Amino acid sequence: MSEQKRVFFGIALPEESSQSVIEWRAATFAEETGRPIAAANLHLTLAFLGEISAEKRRALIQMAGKIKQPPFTLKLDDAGHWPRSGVVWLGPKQAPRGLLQLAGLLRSQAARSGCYQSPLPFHPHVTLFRNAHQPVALPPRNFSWQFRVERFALFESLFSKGRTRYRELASWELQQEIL
Ligand code: 2AM
Repeated sequence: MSEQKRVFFGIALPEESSQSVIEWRAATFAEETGRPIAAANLHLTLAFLGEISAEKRRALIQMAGKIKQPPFTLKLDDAGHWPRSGVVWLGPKQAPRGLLQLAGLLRSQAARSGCYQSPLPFHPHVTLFRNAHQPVALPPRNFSWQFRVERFALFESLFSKGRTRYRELASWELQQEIL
């Protein structure tokens, strides 16, 4: 049987934004909030695929390559806490149409390929802390990071020596259509 890995489509935060987010996080949240995610791992998941076969992965890579849509601006200006999953997150107050369109396409391609997709609405977020199961004091919404999203990627999640690392398997540029 071929090897299976946990994979997902996502958007990595630009390095400058990641650095600024982790500095703000350190100054804003108590140390006991939870396990902070490393700057290099900050990302927004577009479609989670889980463990899929190499064959399914190839098919999804081919389908993702057919997506044609222009870049969009993403503004992270909201934060929240999901105590059950233990996640403290950053996200957009209002998700841009381009983001919803891209995630919608990837999620429907994944569902059509037989990957389980939650029927719950897509809630775009960047996880800041995990294991945050106690009440968390959320900061006033006076922060904002804004950047252009010009590419998305397929990542695999690797766990070794107690650390999670994401490796990019393939990536695609979002392109303005030339008329
Ligand atoms: P999270 O940050 O909210 O935990 C890699 O694990 C990425 O896939 C993370 O962004 C994680 O979201 C997301 N993820 C993990 N399991 C998932 C699931 N069952 N459904 C949707 N997203 C999931």
